[in-house]
Amino acid sequence: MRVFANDAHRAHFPSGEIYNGELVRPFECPERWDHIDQALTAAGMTERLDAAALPLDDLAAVHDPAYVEFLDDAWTDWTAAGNTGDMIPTCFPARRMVQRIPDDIDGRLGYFAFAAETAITSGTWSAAHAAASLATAAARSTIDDGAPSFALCRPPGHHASKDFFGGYCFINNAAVAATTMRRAGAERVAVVDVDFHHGNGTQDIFWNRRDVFFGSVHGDPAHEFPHFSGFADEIGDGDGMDATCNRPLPPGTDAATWFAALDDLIDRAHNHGTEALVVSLGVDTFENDPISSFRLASRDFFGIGQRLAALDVPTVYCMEGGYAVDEIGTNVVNVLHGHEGLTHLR
Ligand code: Q9C
Ligand code: ZN
Repeated sequence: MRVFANDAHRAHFPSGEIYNGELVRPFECPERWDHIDQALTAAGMTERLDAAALPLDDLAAVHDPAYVEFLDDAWTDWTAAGNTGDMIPTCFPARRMVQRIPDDIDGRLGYFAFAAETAITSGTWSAAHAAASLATAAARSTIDDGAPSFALCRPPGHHASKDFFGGYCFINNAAVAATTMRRAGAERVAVVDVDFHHGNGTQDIFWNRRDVFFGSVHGDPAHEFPHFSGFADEIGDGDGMDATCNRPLPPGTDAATWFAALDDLIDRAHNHGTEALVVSLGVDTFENDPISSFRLASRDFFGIGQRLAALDVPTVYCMEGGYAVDEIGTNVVNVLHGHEGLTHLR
C-alpha cells in the first residue's frame, strides 16, 4: 500500500469544539494522525510519499471558487477585523433568509458553514489544501499503475460540499480524488463511504452525476450528525438518479448488520460499472469510538478492506473520521491489510 502523508496537517488544530453545550478539546486532533503514522510504520509501511500543492483552479470541479477564496483569506480577514479567538460560525442563512455572500467576515463565516462545531484557525487552510493535494497525488498514482494508495488526509473531507464546511471538514478530499480519477481516464468512479457519519458533502457534489456513484453506510440521520442528509430515500437526481445509495442504520448496529449493508453498496458500485474506487475511510464505526454508536471490533476492519478489494478496480483510500485515538492506527492498518490480503493485527 502506497502511503501519501506529510506534516502539513499539524497547522490545523483549533483550540475548541462545541460539544454537548461545552467547548471541549477537538476530537479531530493531530494525535489521530500520529497514531495512524506509527501503526503504519510498525506494520512495515514505512515510506511516506509527498504531494505537490494542488493548483487552486483544480479545486473548481469540486468547490465553488468563492468558497475556496473565503477559506484562503479567512484567517487574514478575521484577524484584520480585530478578532483574537478561533473562527466559530454563529449565524446561518436559514429558510427564507437572503442567500447572498456578505462582505462582513462574520457573515461570510456563517454563509460558508453548515455546522458550528468546526472552527477555523490560523493554519486551517494550509492543512486542508495539503490534504486535498495528498488525495490528488494518491489518486493519480493509483490510476497510473493500478496499485492501491492510502492518503492520510487530515482534516477529513466528506462533510464539506461545494460551498460549505462543517463536521471537521473543509475541502472534500474524496471528491477531489474521484475527480482526479475521472480526469485520468476512468469513465465511471465509485465513492464508497464507510465513515460512521453520512458523507453529505460528497453526496451533494455528485448528486446530479451519473459518472460518479456515491454509496454510504452510516448512522441514521434521524439520530446522528449530519441530521439533515443521509436518509434512504436520497438517491440522486437528473442524470444522477440512482447513482446515490444510502444505507442508514440504527444506533448500536453490530458488525453483521453493517457488513450486509456494505456488501449491498459494493454490489451497487459494481453494477454501476465502476472502473476506479475512492474509499472514504472513517473508522469511527469502531465499538469504542467516543462520538459514535456502532459496534465494529478492531478485527472487523480487516473485512472492510477484503470486501472492497473484491471489486478489483484501482482503489484509493482517503482518511476521514475515527476518534478512538489509541486504536485508530490498528483499525486503519487492518483495513489496508484486508485490501492487500495480509493478516490482521488483532
Ligand atoms: N453528538 C467526521 O467523522 N459532531 N466528522 C457530532 C455528536 C460532529 C464527524 C456530535 C461530528 C463530525 C469526519
Ligand atoms: Zn465520521
